[in-house]
Amino acid sequence: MEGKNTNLLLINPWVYDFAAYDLWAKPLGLLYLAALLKKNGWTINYIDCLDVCHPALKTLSIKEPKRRPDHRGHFYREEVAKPSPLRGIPRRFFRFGLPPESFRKALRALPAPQAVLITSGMTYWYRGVHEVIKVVKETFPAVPVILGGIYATLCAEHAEASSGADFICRGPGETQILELLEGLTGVSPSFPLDLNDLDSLPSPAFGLYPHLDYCCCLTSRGCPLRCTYCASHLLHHRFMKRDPARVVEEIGRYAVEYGVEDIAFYDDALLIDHEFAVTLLQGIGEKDIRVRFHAPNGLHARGITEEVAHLLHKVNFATIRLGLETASQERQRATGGKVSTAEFQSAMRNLQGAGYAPREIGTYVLAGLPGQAREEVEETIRFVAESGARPYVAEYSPLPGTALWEEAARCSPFDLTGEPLFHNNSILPCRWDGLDWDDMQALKAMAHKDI
Ligand code: B12
Repeated sequence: MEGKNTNLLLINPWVYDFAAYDLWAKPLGLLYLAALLKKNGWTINYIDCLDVCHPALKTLSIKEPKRRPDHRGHFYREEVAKPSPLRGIPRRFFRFGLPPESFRKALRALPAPQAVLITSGMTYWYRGVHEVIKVVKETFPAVPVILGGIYATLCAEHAEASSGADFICRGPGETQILELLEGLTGVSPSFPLDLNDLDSLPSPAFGLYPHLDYCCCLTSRGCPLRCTYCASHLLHHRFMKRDPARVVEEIGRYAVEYGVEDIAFYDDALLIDHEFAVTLLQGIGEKDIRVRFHAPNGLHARGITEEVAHLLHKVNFATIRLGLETASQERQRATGGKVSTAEFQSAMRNLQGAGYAPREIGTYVLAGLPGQAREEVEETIRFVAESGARPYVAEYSPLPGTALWEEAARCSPFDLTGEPLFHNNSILPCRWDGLDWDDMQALKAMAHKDI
């Protein structure tokens, strides 16, 4: 690439929402692409609008967002007007992340790139994506903007019609981005890519952060399960695992290179493969990696055998969240049979036997599925608390393309198909007489009281 402009700009956009919390949330997909592009000779410039340690924030006289010792916490935020479709929701609305002027300033300080790559998270976070694209287009009008990520994949038509991006990429971005950049700039990829071997991908480019509080890690992509409410298989078509030894090596490197004390796993079904889980956890134990591990996205409860529970405790898994979702056996079956009540109880016994205090074990309870009644959620909360875990009520977010989508769209009082803002779990998209907004507040209070 000698003599060429090798600059690319990668951006993690703002989030516009009623609430957002940094539960060890980094744009891992974009960081994977950044590392791959760097290996291919590109110079990566990076702005993470959600970075609470962004240098631009230090120059402003703003109150620092509250963070916990384990490095999760609040984002910087500013209240903004609610978008008109959400006007009826009785909650305040915010833009999370860098103040717009700081973002503009950071953009202007960068060299003109060959392309701007923007990621997208939740489908209902598209407003931040669109706003960022608008500002980028004002600053670099002639530069192509490429959009990928979860919103771009699940709501591709919406993104094509309204985002302002020049290119929309659906699904895994590795091959697509190299081909697109080759088409745009004539630069052929030089680093071999083997998508059948996840370990051939360079580790995510966490080094792009001037200050890093924590790292995130994936031991696999996709999921072998087909839960009717989940979009994992639409985002990553195959379930692929890494070599556990390479994961251990990566985690060890994060602890030394970046000095992080916290590492979160992003897998869809961490622990689903018993042999893999044991090898991974034993490897971490043998290497004596001293960090706190977190599973904010949930652990596969069926995988928590006595041996796995002891290993989790030994290597310092500090945040344990199990995905039970419902105690109704009928709904467990109807939604894909991820875990049964008996398997959950066995996981609880094993975790407690390994030394976890009852309240150290969080359990997700899914609420607001189409036709799900308040009583079912109440019973699940009660069951979780009686089993000795903390219930965390997670409201259902309907996702286009999933098995439950049609039913969700039919029963929701909101236009889910026409407006992705209505996928927001905070508005309780599939509310009905049997579980309405007030019921939801009562359920949350009940779960909170049980804590
Ligand atoms: C980790 C995770 C979280 C983390 C946070 C992640 C983050 N950075 O914000 C936590 C645990 C906090 C979380 C929370 C929630 N999550 Co979540 N989460 C995930 C998960 C498991 C993995 C995402 C990920 O990082 N994948 C790994 C990377 C490598 O993949 P990727 O991001 O897709 O990137 C690839 C491509 O998309 C593409 N790409 C990405 N960017 C770009 C850019 C360009 C330019 C290009 C070309 C390509 C490209 O290339 C990348 C590499 O191949 C996904 C499920 C999934 N399998 O994706 C759900 C998922 C995104 N979450 C989901 C949900 C429902 C939630 C919650 C609402 C759950 C709840 N009810 O409470 C909350 C909402 C939080 C909030 N409001 O603040 C839904 C989506 C909902 C929606 N409407 O969009 C998903 C899809 C799971 C599902 N149910 O199907 N989540």
